[in-house]
Amino acid sequence: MAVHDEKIKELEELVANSQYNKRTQKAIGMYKAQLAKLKEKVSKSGGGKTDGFSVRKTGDGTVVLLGFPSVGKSTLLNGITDAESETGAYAFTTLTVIPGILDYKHAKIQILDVPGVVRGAASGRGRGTEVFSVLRSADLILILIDVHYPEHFNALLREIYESGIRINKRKPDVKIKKTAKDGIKISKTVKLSTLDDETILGVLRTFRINNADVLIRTDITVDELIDCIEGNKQYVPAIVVLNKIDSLPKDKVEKIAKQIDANLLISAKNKDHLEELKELIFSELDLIRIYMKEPAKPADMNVPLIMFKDCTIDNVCSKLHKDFVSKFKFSRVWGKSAKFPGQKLNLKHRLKDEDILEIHLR
Ligand SMILES: Nc1nc2c(ncn2[C@@H]2O[C@H](COP(=O)(O)OP(=O)(O)OP(=O)(O)O)[C@@H](O)[C@H]2O)c(=O)[nH]1
Ligand SMILES: [Mg+2]
Repeated sequence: MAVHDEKIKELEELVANSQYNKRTQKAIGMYKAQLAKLKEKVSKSGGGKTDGFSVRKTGDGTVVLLGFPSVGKSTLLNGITDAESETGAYAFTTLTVIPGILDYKHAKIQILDVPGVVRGAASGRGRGTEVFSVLRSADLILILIDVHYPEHFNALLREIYESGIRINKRKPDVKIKKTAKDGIKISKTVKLSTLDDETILGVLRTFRINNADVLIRTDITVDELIDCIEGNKQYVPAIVVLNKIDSLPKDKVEKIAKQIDANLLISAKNKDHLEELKELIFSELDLIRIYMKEPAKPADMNVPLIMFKDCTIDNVCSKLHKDFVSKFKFSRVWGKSAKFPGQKLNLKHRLKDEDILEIHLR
């Protein structure tokens, strides 16, 4: 293991000290590819074995509170959900995952309070490995920063990245299909501004890919190419919330908010701006409302079923009852996703906010 650690350090220094340009891109690409491979090896042989905390996902979406110790995660959880998580003036008050439910606009949103992370958490320090395994299952990550420690922000971003999570990014459109022979064929539908074919080939070969059809439809960087080859990254939306704004003068708070590009400023202790936070969570989760209707009856317009944006009728059926998909005959839809009121549609159809859905079963 120590051998790997030394090699990792060496490669990291090489990358940090090189200027990325046309001339150096291939060399840097190879360093980065080797680095990624080594790190994968280390995590597989080491801490990667734990399953993490076992938390069952319930509700209409899961939000994980992420922050250093004592930034106010438990205080916030208690302020916006039904949970009672212990809070304390000392670090590591919370040692396991505490779930709470935020009930907002008919959505039941699961909020998870996890132990505070510390630097190096992604490689297993503190409760890091467990925390990041919970994080990978999140539908939204809420990064909580204490106004007194804005420097935590960059440290957290690094930890998140190291743990294989990509926040607020779309998965790049890259397909790598391994083939039996004929070498590597690269096709592109966009111009790549920082990658030439030689670098792509070099990186692929570092991962022992010598025969493949590669189709690139996003202007990717070398890091994104490596992500695509590894294929184990999670793309999760995130919001940045600045807490304890009651404890510093307004002008200082505003300066810090700018510095970390905070989405919202709150005081969890004084319950300031928590309603705005609920609304932000709701909108960032991209939830939609589906009204269910029984045949020959009016729809129930009071209590919607909460689903993620772009959900299919199949998703709705699966959420309602385990037999609905196998017993499905057809459905009718009224609303934005239907071409005309009461359109007959099958399981693959994608629904839109406030659609009315009538399911016919066998
Ligand atoms: N002034 C101020 N203090 C706060 C605020 N929110 C939380 N605190 C205090 O910060 C301390 C830590 O709060 P916790 O909610 O326990 O923090 P945590 O992030 O859950 O900490 P760990 O579980 O140890 O990781 C407590 O003394 C809280 O009262 C706030 O908005 N303003
Ligand atoms: Mg806590």
